[in-house]
Amino acid sequence: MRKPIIAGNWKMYKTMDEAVAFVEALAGKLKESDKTETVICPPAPYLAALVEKSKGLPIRIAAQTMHEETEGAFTGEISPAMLKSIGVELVVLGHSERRQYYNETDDSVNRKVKSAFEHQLTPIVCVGETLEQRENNATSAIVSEQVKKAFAGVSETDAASAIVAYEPVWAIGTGRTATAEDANKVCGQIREVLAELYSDSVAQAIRIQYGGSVKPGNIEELLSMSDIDGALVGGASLDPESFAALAEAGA
Ligand code: G2H
Repeated sequence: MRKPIIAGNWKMYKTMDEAVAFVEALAGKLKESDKTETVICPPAPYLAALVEKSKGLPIRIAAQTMHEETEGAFTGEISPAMLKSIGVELVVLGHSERRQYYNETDDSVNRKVKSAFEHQLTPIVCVGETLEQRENNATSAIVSEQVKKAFAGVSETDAASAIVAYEPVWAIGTGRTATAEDANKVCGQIREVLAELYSDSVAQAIRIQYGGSVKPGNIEELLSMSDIDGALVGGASLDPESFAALAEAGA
């Protein structure tokens, strides 16, 4: 059985005070449960403080991106070693906003995925098609290609601990959600690709989240699907009440 994982991707929102207040409010609402995993992905300046703040709580902290190198002359960048040194456990890689605005490609995502594993960080690998690609019936081909490239050179043992987030680009922050059936179909295809790359047992171990306008009103249906193991949530993760409802839906 795969444990559902609900991750809140705050993107570029909240001040430090708001971030701390969020964790305090969320802690009061979350029931201790070993049936689900709750992750917050705050902006980089708050990572260290929130790692400290969430100690002893059923909340894990993820970065929203990282550089692939351990260190170097890369002004403004954050390395996997830095994330590891402050207790961050996971990192979102290849989010469509990173691909769209910061020139991340399947190749750079692959380098980052390998680097994350080298630094014992769990990657949340984002894949998903654009509206144009969907309308051209290219969803399956695009998503398969993204998965194959992201995992190129990744060992079976590492891959088994990875998390994949299927986020159709047209559903991100638009209020449009893929139907649960459509999302499940693509998540199932992703699992088939992982089975081809590795084995059935590795594919069955990897958790696949759905992302794109997930909210308390649609989470239950999404989580009831056979191949959807959680959600990567943007807008609805900014309010502790709504994020707690999402986290509880998985428990
Ligand atoms: C997709 C998602 C979080 P939202 O980007 O990764 O955002 O839930 O606002 O569509």
